[in-house]
Amino acid sequence: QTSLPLVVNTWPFKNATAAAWRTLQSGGSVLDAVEMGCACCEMEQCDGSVGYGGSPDEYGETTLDAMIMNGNTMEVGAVADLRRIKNAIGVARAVMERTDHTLLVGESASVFAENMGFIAEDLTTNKSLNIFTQWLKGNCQPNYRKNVFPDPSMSCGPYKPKATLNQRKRVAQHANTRSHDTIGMVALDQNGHVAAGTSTNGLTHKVPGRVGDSPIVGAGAYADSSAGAATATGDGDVMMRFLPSYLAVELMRAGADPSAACKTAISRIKRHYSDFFGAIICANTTGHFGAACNKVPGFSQFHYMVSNSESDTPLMKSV
Ligand code: SD4
Repeated sequence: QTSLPLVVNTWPFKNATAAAWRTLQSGGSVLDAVEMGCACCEMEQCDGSVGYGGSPDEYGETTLDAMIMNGNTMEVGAVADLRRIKNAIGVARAVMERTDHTLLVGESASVFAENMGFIAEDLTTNKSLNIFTQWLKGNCQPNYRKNVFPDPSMSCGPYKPKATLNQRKRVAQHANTRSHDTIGMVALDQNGHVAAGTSTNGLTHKVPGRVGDSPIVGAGAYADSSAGAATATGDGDVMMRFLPSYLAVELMRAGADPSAACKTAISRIKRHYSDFFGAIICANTTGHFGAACNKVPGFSQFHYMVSNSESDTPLMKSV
């Protein structure tokens, strides 16, 4: 558990772990490893929660959130509400390396990506269209926005807090039955250089424009080579209010071991939202890692993946 280099990522996304590990082994940087790991999930559409063709919003569109952070320089690149581009983590890295900015959003982020040479494609698939049309049939209250949207069959609402709660429960059930979700990854090399990143298509049936925790620095992920790195998954609308990844890294800086740091970050959220759905993983600069989740009905165990020099293949861990 103490050996470097190290790759840790949320959920049993084994191919992503392997892709990141291979990248490190072949001389790539920790940033390359995080990018390759997350990109692997984007192409595989891990669990339908990462990449194209998943989590259609209220209009049926898939939009992506991603970020990458360099723990040596504290540079960050992120995109939110990205449309038409499959490789969200790649665009996040382009934001970091080719602009002076940190976060680009929406249509403008997509135009930036196109200018950087990323291919524009439709992110809708038969599967996401199906999820959307089933939802329209079951939950849509088209009259509510009749005056706002000329074609009521294409709008759904109103978006009530109650609906949000139900969605949270659905996310928890979904996690229980399939144990997969947003990818968050941290990577460390032998020199103690740390990076972290995330990629997700967010929350199904979200209000268009909704951005989750994944592209928010300190919420979805955080990395500082003088302390460690962390990344979170779960109900981003709630979790981003507590910057759990930042908190975990700061606790490790103060001497907490990674498991304790993750536990405290989860407890902090729990004080206000006892039944929130979420988990966090972190690693310190010596290669110790840990994880914690909020155990609620329907989500009693969180699985994550680890690769380090102790094993040739990625190992699944549970907490
Ligand atoms: C979000 N945190 O957009 C993401 C979703 C997720 O497990 O991680 N679900 O809120």
